[in-house]
Amino acid sequence: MKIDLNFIDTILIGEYEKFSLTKAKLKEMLETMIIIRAFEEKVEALFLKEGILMGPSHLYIGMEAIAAGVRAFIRKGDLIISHHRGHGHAIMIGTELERLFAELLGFKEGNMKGVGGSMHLPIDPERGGLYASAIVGSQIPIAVGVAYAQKLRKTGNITIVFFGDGAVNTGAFAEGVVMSAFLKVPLVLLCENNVYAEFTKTADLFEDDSVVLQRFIGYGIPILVVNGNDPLSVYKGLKTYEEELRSGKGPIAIVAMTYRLKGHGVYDKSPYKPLGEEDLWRSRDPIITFSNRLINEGVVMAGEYEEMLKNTKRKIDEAFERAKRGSPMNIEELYSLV
Ligand SMILES: Cc1ncc(C[n+]2csc(CCOP(=O)(O)OP(=O)(O)O)c2C)c(N)n1
Ligand SMILES: [Mg+2]
Repeated sequence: MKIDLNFIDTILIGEYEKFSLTKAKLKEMLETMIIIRAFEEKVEALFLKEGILMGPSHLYIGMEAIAAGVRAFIRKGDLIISHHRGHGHAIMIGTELERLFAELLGFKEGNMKGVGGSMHLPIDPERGGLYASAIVGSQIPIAVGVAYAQKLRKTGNITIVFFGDGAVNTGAFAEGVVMSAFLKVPLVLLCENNVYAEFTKTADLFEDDSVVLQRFIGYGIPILVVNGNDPLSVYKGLKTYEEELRSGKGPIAIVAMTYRLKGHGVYDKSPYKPLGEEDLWRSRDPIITFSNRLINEGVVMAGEYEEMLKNTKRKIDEAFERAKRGSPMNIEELYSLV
């Protein structure tokens, strides 16, 4: 494939048809983002205020547009491989909210029978969620193998592997990308560049803002920089190379520029963030920006949007109440997993 470095802007209203975007699809994008946000806010409250959940949990708040753009693009048979910040990916592929809450509670009704927890929420093979790894970067070479199988089977399906800006500095990333290019696998290397890797600003390590991008150069694959706070930009990036991807011409990289509106994990109040930085990114909140746009374009009515928010909150609360009735595996059941 021709090597390309492109910046992908949004899709304009007059181009919706060209990109097979219907009103229903646009609404679904907004809905996906709203559900993810409401789920994450509930999770945060359960950890911090109610003390019901324990352990680590890395929230997707501020990054919802990436999942929404991917959801609009993927079709049955496509696979996703996720990482430690994967709650949004789990919701995006459609795993029932109740099962996700059960998993967070450590209950056997969870998608991983309660033994996976927060960092394994996006695993639901029937819906295309094949795997998630908390070992930063390790999921990339695994995804290359999965995509290689898709290629050998001539399925026309693709794999999307999610990873953060921190992951581009691992050896596994470099090995994974070079193999993906060499084997020409149908893989989207989707870097969610949310500015931070734990408590470190990735760009600061190199005194150069473009460092994440530079990591992708030299492998001979197309690189698209998309607005990770706009689902249409993410979707457009994916659509740009769909034909090449599905026909086995090789992988592409997408660098989605976004921001983690919360700390690294629920416990982290991010005192290291410069004053005003979060406020700046709040003014680019993907849900507010996209809902305003759809209201202005007449795709969604203002009242309808308010209803969506209210109904989603209710749906989330109900799912949690149902999940609470579950129970953890007993010892015998646990042995059955070994
Ligand atoms: C190989 C490895 N090194 C270190 C860690 C500890 N760790 C967990 S998340 C994280 C930061 C990852 O940052 P990034 O890839 O940008 O993802 P983000 O958390 O921002 O979504 C680190 C260093 C780990 N899990 N695995
Ligand atoms: Mg990051």
